[in-house]
Amino acid sequence: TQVSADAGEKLFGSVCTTCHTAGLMGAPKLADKADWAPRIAQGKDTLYKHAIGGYQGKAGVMPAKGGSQASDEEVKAAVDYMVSKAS
Ligand code: HEB
Repeated sequence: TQVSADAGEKLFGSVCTTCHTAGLMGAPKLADKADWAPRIAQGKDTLYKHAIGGYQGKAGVMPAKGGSQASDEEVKAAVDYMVSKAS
């Protein structure tokens, strides 16, 4: 199922912003191209997988879905939103 681009911005604003606006604990900052370029270079499938399932990276821990109960599609839309801001 598809969700709207708005759903991505909305989830970002309610959940992801906690870490990704200020760049807390090593989180790549929204709209910071230098932070995002090497991550975007991994490909979107990796970004989706990491955002949905969580992972331990070199900078810190990305919690699965940011600790939220969002659907996979909503999390993907939020990743798309973050990537669009850094492109
Ligand atoms: Fe995060 C990372 C998304 C929330 C913390 N993230 C990340 C990434 C992405 C994301 C896409 C990249 C990946 C790669 O590179 O592979 N997030 C996201 C989203 C959200 C979030 C969409 C909402 C849902 N985070 C979050 C939170 C936090 C975080 C809430 C805190 C708590 N992250 C993070 C970190 C990182 C990330 C720390 C980095 C890690 C490493 O080391 O790399």
